[in-house]
Amino acid sequence: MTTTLPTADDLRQQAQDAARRCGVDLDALAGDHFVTSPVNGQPLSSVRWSTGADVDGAVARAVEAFRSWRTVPAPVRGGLVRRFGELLREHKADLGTLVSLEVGKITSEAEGEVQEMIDICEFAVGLSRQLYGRTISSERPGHRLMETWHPLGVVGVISAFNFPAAVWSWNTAIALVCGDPVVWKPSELAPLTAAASAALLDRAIAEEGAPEGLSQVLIGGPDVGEALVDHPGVALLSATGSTRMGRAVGPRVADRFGRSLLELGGNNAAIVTPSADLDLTTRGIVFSAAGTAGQRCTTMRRVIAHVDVIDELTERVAAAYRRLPIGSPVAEGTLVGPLVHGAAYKAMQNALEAAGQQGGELVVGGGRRFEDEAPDAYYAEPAIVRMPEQTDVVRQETFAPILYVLPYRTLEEAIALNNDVPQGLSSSIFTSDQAEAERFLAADGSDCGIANVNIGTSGAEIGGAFGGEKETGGGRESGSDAWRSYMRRATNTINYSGELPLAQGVKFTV
Ligand code: UN1
Repeated sequence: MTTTLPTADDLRQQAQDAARRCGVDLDALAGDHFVTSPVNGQPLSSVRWSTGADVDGAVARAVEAFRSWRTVPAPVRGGLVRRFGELLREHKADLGTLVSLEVGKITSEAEGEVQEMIDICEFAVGLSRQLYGRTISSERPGHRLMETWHPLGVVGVISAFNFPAAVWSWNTAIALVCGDPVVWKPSELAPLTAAASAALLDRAIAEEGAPEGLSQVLIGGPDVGEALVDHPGVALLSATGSTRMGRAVGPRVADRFGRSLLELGGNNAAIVTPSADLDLTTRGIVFSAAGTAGQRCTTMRRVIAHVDVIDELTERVAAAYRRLPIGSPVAEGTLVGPLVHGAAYKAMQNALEAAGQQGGELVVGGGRRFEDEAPDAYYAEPAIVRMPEQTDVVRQETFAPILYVLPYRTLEEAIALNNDVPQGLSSSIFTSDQAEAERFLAADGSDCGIANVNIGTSGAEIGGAFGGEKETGGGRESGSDAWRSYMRRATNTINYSGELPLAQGVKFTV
């Protein structure tokens, strides 16, 4: 692993080459906003921002595309997504480079993100032949009841920096096979990744002869997001970000009777019981807690360990933390890249300070690396803090690599601690005792949308529905039957009896 960060010229060249290969016209994209790379804190490229005033036109183009796309047979719509998936495969390394350079993910995780995009395309292609409705027995003779799933309309997607392309793709691949166009407001921190992803989809749209307005990207600030939220032409608004953002978005969409799908904060815990395999547990914790520099919504932020194993477990995880290679995310061997910006680093420092005041004891980490070499890049050492109890700071989501370790004595107490936070995204239990695992998964167990056994809280596969409860927002996207949010259901009653019997035995004859 190199400790020297790549030069600004190097990164700029790499980013621009990768974007061009994906079909981005960098001259057309250029403008007066600068994209900064968290790798060295230096500018990568310039971009032009759209404003809220551009949303109307984009939604109008999307509505136009919807008019024809909704009647294209779903398996034919799947053909577009198949082609998009092929292009993603071809450009996996290019998109991965852009993700690394714009948001600081290590190469393996950046390419993993692109793999999630490929996976969801494959899932969506299969789904395009499985948008099943039910047939229901009617209470009346000579009648049939059935439900039909129809395309819903324009889907607005607002995504965050930490999965700058995959979150859009989970929404888009599903929306497209469901018959819906997408208008995307990506994170302003990752516009090249967004432009490159969209350029690949545009190419697939052109090659397949699909309507142009199906996919649109509006790179810009909060005014773009707000205009999407309020636009009556946006049938479903799918937003990923902070709970604060969701609190603003949810009621505004509801006010106009739009649908929203919210993926907000997480405060994910692992319970470690006395029967846990500590080797496997340590590896699971380190990936989920320190991976992606603690910047996944599924990042493990709390370990709730039985008093009999807490000391040994903390020691093992701390030893692994001391060995973590921190550095340039594009250098071979790095496991922890930079935080996305200075504000993230500041939030981490504030949380560590608060934890200290609330009785916490810093076990390892918390410092900053490469400060002299790159004063505008923020490489943080992932931290572990032993907490005597679940205090305020532990109950908040700090989007940085801080792992709080808390003790428990009974499984009931551990489950109560797991659930006693406002967020409800992901959770896990490490145990060799099946009864304990089942208790954790039961109705009165973990209250999260994701509950795992003997794996960490992060790194879900796309085949399952992804999302969580409480302040996480309740939305589900990606696999399983999450597609239903992207369609409208019609219930149909068909009478072939030649009579007109009324339901509930009502008589009404004149
Ligand atoms: C996110 O952090 O917004 O389960 C999504 C995971 C990834 C998705 C994370 N598949 O960690």
